[in-house]
Amino acid sequence: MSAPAKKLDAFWMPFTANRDFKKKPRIITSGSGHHYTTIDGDKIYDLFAGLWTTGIGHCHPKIVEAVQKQVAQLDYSMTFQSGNEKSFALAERVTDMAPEGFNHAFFTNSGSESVDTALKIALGYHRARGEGNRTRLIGRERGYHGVNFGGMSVGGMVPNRKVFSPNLIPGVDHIRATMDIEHTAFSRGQPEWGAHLADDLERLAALHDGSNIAAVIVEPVAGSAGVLPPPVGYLERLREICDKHGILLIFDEVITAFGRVGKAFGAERFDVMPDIITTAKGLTNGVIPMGAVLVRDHVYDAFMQGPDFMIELFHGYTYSGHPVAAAAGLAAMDVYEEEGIFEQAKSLEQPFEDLLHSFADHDKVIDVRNFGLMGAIEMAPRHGAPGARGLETHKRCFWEEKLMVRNGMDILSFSPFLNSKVDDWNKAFDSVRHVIDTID
Ligand code: PXG
Repeated sequence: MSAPAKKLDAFWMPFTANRDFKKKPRIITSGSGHHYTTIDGDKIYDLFAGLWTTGIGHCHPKIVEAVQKQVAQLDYSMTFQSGNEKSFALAERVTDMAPEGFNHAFFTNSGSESVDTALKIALGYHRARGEGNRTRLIGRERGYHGVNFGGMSVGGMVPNRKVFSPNLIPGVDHIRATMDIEHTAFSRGQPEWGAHLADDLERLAALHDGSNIAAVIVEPVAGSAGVLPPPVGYLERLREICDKHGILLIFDEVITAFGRVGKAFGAERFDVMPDIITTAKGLTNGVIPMGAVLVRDHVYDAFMQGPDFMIELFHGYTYSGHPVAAAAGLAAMDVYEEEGIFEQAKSLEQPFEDLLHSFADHDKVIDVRNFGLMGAIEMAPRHGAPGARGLETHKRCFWEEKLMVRNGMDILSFSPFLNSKVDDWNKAFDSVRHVIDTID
C-alpha cells in the first residue's frame, strides 16, 4: 500500500475514525470533472461532490484560472478599514443572485463561522433596536450548524454535543426534527406529514414569552442528519410564527444554496423568505474556503446608526473577503450562470429521485429520502453494531466499486454533481446496490 507520508498520525483527521483510516488510508491526489484519482492511480467517481461543496465538478478550468491569476496579482490584503475589489464584486454578485431584499453580505471562511456570525448578527440586531432582552436562540433536533460553540449549541446532532454538553451556550431551545420514520418513510420529496411540528416554536414562544426570543435557525433541508426535507407547509408555518412574535428566521443554506435544490437558494425554491441566510461550500465551489452571511435590508439598516466613525459590528475574521477566495467565488458565479447549472440541477431531480427510490424494496433499507439533488438511503443498523454497515459500505464502494459515497452511521448520503450525467449515475447506483446486496 503506498502512503503519502511516513507519519500519518501527524494529521489528526476531522470527523474520522483515525486509527481505522490509517490502517488502510484512502488518499486522493487529484481531481478532474466528476472523478478523483487516488494515490494508487484508481479513478473514483464522486457521488458526494466533494462534501456537498463542488457542485460543478473538480478543478473547473475557469475557477482554476481565476485563482491562479488572483494569487499572482493580490495574495492578501486586509478588509478591516481597507478593502480589495474582488470582495466587493463578489458581495454585489451574490446579493444580486439572492432573493429580493438580501442586499448585504458578511464574509467568513466556513459554514461554522457563517452560523456563529449569523447568531451574533441576530443578537446585535435586536439590541440595536432596543430589544436587548431578545437573547434566546432556537435550533432544531438533528440540525447541523457547524462545530463552533454557537452552531454546536443550536445544532441537534447528539454525538457532536455530547462531550461539550456543560459548555453549550445558555438560553437555547430546540424544536423537534421534521422526520418520523413511522409517518414519513419513503416520501418522495417533501413529506405530506409534519407541518404541525413547526408549532413547537409557538409552544416555546408561549413558554418563554416570544418577546425574549431572538432567532430560530433551521436548514431548509437538513443535510448532515441524512437529508430531511421539510414537510409540506412547515417552513411557511415557521415564518408565520416568527412574524407573529418578532423572531428572526435564519436559513442555514450552507448546503442548499447555489443550485443543490434547483435554484440559487432554498429560500427561493420554497418561496419562504428568512431574514438571514448563511452560506459557504458552493460559494466558491469548495475551491477556497469561504462563507457568506446574507442579510435583508432591515437587519443591516438596524446596525447603521450612531456616528459614522464608529464600527457598527465588532466582529470579523482576518480572512473575511480574502481576495483569492473572492476570485474563486466570482468565477463560480460565472460558471453557475454561463453553464445554466441551476437549471441543469433541476432537470436532474426526477432521474435522481427514481434511482434512489429504486432501493425502497431492498430488505436492508428502511427509508429513502430526497429533495433537489440531495438524497439519502437509510439502512437498518446491524444488530449490536450501529454504524458498522454504513462505514463498510463506504469502504467497499471506494475500494471495490471506485465510488465515493458518504455515510453518516448507517445512512448513505448522496450529493451528486449539479451537472451529472444520468448514465454515470445508472452505473454508480448499480454498484451501490451490489454492495448493499452483498454486505453483511
Ligand atoms: N451548516 C450546515 C447546514 C452544514 O451542512 C456547516 C454549517 C458547517 O460548515 P463548515 O464549513 O464549518 O464545515 C455545514 C457543514 C455531512 C457533513 O457529512 C456536512 C457538513 C460538514 C461535515 C459533514 O453531511 N456540512
